[in-house]
Amino acid sequence: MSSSLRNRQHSLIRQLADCIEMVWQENLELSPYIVPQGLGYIEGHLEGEKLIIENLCYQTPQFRKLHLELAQVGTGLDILHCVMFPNPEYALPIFGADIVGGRGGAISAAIADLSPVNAARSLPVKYSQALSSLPNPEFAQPRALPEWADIFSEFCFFVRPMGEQEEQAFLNRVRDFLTIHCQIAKAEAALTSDLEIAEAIAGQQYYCEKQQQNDKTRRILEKSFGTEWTDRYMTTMLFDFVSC
Ligand code: BLA
Repeated sequence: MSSSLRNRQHSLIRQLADCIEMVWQENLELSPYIVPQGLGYIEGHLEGEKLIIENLCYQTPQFRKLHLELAQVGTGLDILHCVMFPNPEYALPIFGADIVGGRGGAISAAIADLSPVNAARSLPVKYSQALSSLPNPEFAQPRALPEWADIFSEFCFFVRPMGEQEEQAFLNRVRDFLTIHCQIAKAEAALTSDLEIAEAIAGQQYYCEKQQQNDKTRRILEKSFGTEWTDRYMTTMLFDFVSC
């Protein structure tokens, strides 16, 4: 599906959105996912700045929710947010990515990870082997993670990409992460242990509770939609979890 918003966004965001959808379509059996009432396409402007959000969601046997969100704040800020929530019956990590940047200008934050949500909070060996063998380019301006971010793996990369070459290096590495993830997921057998499934559910809950502490995301949403709406959006659309 081609989205109208992405064609007006920063070229790295447009390219990554196209890449994510292509890897999903090529590797997974996608079914529609019903987005909560009124949260597919959203426009808000409480304090004058207009915020537009487009959500695209799918589900598959291995993933309870594949979520790609594109957002545009006022005339200057573009955002891509993507999370692949596994069905907790599969022992899979959570893929997440966030890109924040000025249109036509610089990207200030580009982050991607495959985050472990098992009881040991470590990636399955298949993942660490595959990810270790990827090329790992240096970025001139790596960024430090905030305090809440203890959910990410040792493979997490968080940078301010400097120029076209680093943007392409970021895109290529995310494409590799996604491809490895989809290929492993597709071949994964479902868990049979209730304990392991309960641990996977608890791991997803912990991941979501940490992500909900990102004040930078919360502040942007609150400025256009207020606190009550933002709370609902962050807990039902961005980082929802099922409890045991
Ligand atoms: C940072 N996220 C940010 C920033 C903004 C947003 C404005 C600050 C950019 C900067 O410091 O340069 C905003 N992100 C949004 C908004 C949405 C969004 C409004 O997704 C949605 C509508 N965030 C995620 C995911 C990850 C993530 C999936 O949604 C990681 C996998 C990480 N974003 C993340 C981190 C920061 C960030 C770690 C830096 C936070 C900090 O430095 O305090």
